[in-house]
Amino acid sequence: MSLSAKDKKLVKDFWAKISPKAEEIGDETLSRMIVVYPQTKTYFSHWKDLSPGSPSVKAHGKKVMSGVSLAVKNIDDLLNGLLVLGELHAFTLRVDPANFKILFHNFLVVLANKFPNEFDPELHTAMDKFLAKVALALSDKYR
Ligand code: HNI
Repeated sequence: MSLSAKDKKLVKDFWAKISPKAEEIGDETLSRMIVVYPQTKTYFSHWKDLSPGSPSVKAHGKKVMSGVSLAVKNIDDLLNGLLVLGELHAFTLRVDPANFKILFHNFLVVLANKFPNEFDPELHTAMDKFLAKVALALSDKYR
């Protein structure tokens, strides 16, 4: 599975278009994830309020979206581009990589809901491939 030049262009153009709404998208993605997959809440037990749309959820959604933005910028070399973030999640935060897929699934659902006209099967495929590669790059440091 590799990202073609066309996939990369689809991802970059779509992100350029939607990134002004990154905070909203991040909030909805994180909010949905903790409701539908409540096991993910174990990583955030230090937050004051874990309910959907809470300030902590919003702030974290913003951080995760900044990570997505970094990934789009490094789409040609995700392994190096996401090295520091991968080390943080592997060694410091110890997030089980299975959760990356869960987060991205929720991200795709939010995108499909918010941008139904743009999110056709071709863009869906390109985003899915891109996010699978991001998850792989983030998991690279685990062993
Ligand atoms: Ni993640 C912190 C990006 C998935 C749990 N995470 C961050 C930060 C970024 C980030 C950026 C802030 C780093 C810093 O402060 O230097 N996280 C991403 C990206 C993904 C992701 C791009 C995409 C897959 N993180 C996940 C998942 C979980 C997760 C799936 C757990 C379910 N991340 C965390 C935790 C922190 C974190 C926990 C620390 C936040 C805090 O408030 O303690």
